[in-house]
Amino acid sequence: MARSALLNVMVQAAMKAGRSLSRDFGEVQNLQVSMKGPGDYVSQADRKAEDIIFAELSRARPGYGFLMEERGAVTGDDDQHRWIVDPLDGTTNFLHGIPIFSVSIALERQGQVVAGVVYNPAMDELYTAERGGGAFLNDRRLRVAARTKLSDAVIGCGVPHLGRGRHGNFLIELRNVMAEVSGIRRLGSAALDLAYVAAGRMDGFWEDGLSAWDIAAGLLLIREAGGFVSDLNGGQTMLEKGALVAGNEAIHRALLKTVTKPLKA
Ligand code: 2AM
Ligand code: CA
Ligand code: CA
Ligand code: CA
Repeated sequence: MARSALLNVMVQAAMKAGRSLSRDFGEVQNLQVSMKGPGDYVSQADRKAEDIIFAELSRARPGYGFLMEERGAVTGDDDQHRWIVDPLDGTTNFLHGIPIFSVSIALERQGQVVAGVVYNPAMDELYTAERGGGAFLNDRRLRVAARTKLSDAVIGCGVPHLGRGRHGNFLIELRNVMAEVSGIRRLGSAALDLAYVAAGRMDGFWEDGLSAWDIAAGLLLIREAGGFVSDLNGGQTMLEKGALVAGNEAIHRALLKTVTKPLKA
């Protein structure tokens, strides 16, 4: 498969960061870890991976701005382009030796995500998409799953920490979804959750309380795999507000309705 020069730059950065993560994953007990908030950890592995991506992308495309989980916003001379980067999505899994974590890199051009890469180094699975060019897992073209009934569907979600504001909503949403679907999964890396929906491994996904770097690349993967993504009101505020529902057209519609169903007294 021939990749564009832009995607190549992103893939090189993601895989180089992934190699660093794989090395650190092998001796995770030696990493320095600190807590940013309740249930919110950051390690040397996150920072090293971010440094690698920052250096690679700065060298390849001087002047582009950044939004990165650990550095925050870095403005560049070019106000048309911005990288949105999570160097390690799934830090909790990583620190527990669970090989479900990823690197997520997206490029925004004039406020629109035009390219995305999600890489799981432990499984050597590379997900790529470019606007209008389809989504791929390694060399294979992706398509969202075809199931149309929630009763047949496996749905992914995130579980907010009890200390995070919206866990009460989550318990209601979970109850609604549990009543209607075939199964529920919680991977612990939102970027990979979205990649799995794009790959048809999960039929749908919903989560609230996410950040732009968790989802920017994954949103494009799903759209380019023929899927639908919206916020909980059916709008397109996902990157700003961090809430989303995803699936094929039918599952997206049904899941959105189910997730937001009012609680019966
Ligand atoms: P992280 O591993 O990069 O922090 C798990 O459902 C998802 O939530 C992961 O993508 C994880 O990203 C993110 N996450 C973990 N802790 C969080 C917190 N305290 N606030 C917001 N997102 C968090
Ligand atoms: Ca984090
Ligand atoms: Ca993340
Ligand atoms: Ca992270």
